[in-house]
Amino acid sequence: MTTSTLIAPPALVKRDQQHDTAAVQALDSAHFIHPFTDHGDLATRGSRVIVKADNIYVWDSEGRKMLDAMSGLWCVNAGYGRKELADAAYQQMMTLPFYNNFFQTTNVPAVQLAAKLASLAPVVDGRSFRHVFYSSSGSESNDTNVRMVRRYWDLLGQPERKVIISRQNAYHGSTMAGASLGGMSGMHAQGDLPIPNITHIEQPHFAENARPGESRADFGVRAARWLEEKILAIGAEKVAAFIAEPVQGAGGVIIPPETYWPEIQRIVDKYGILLISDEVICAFGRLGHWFAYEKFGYKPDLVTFAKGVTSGYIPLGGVMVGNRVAEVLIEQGGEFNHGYTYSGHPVACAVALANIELIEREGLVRRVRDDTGPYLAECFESLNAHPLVGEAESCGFVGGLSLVKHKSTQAPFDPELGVGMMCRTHCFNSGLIMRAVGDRMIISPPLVMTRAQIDEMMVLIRQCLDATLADLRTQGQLA
Ligand code: PXG
Repeated sequence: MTTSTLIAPPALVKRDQQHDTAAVQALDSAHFIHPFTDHGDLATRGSRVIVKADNIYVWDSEGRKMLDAMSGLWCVNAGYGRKELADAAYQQMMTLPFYNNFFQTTNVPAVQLAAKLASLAPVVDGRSFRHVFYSSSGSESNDTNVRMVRRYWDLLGQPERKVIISRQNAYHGSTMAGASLGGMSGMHAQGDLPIPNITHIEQPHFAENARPGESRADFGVRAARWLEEKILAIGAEKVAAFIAEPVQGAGGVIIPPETYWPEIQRIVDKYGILLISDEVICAFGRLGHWFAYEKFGYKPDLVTFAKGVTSGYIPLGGVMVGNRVAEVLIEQGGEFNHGYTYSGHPVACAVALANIELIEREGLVRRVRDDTGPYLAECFESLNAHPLVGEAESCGFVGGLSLVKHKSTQAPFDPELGVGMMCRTHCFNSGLIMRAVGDRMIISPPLVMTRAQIDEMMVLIRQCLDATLADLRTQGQLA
């Protein structure tokens, strides 16, 4: 028989709320395997310990305040410190912290949220969303999509329609299906991915994939036709669905030309394949609409959501199921052998309802669409004059800028130099959280960010670009 000793965790927060950073870092390194992290690196440098947050700012354990231009990880749409969300969680936990939704049971917040989401999803050409399937994350939701799409075609007597087409450099999560749908080669290289019947086409990345002299509009149509070529190469009768993010987020904020989505719609309609819009980042006001397909005017059959639905305060994800799929699943389907313990978790749904109410009350979606989004676009546009910036663009409240060696030719830096990481380090040191995807710097700020706070962020961005430029000149990388 083994005996266990109760070991009290060491006190990491002292009475005066001061943190023992070194102690946290040591324990962190000893016990916590972080997502997407090189632990050798983490042990050497020590992790940054984030201890509190308010509005658009976070503080680390050394008391340093940082403007969080990434909304945590693309999710804190309503900003930090929203008492309404904490109250909703508390109330729901005291009333009904959990009950499952299997076996003919349901709970009130899950029902209310499903109806609310159905009312927020715009109807395009008579196609509406009246149903929701819940999960706890974007990855799980995309696993649900794979199951649901295959079930749909089985029920229609076309079980050979199994292939799901996605895009290179897409991000759809980190589960087996999520990572397979994603187009990240580094992820595929670990774990024998993708799983069968998932294939990829090239992304609509104008700066990387356009031909010399090609217009954005022409490139958008050509990029969409890669889908048609792929469908024809596989055989349309074997293709189940196409999945894509409205704007690629983790891939580096890749904004497609305006001609891209209408051509994609024409192609999926022509071959009768399902369209999945992965809006884990882009929904809930991020692009100035509740759902981003409205912005680009396409008509998805399934919409993946997560992150912003609760502003990240508590995990929740799901799939909006359009009528085309819902009718077959519900009317012909019998039992769908799929679900998660936390599908429709009452606390997560209660927080989502409070979050949506808050976003509505403060008019944040409209504000991003008509006021702060266009203002951010103007500010980002002005960065194009900076000697280090190849291309700066934004869409709603996501933005990206490429750091290039030669402005005129858009020639990139040697990736070994890690220019993006150099810039990111300057950002952290200056109190700005901005992501680097290779040499592309990206932002996705909380939707509560005001014009004055956009100005504050732009001052910091310019300061960091200048500091990176100075470093590169000192190193002799630039004249
Ligand atoms: N789809 C999209 C479009 C996403 O952005 C997921 C699915 C997966 O969601 P979960 O909740 O399972 O993580 C995401 C998540 C990054 C980064 O590096 C982005 C995400 C997750 C982790 C890192 O920008 N997006």
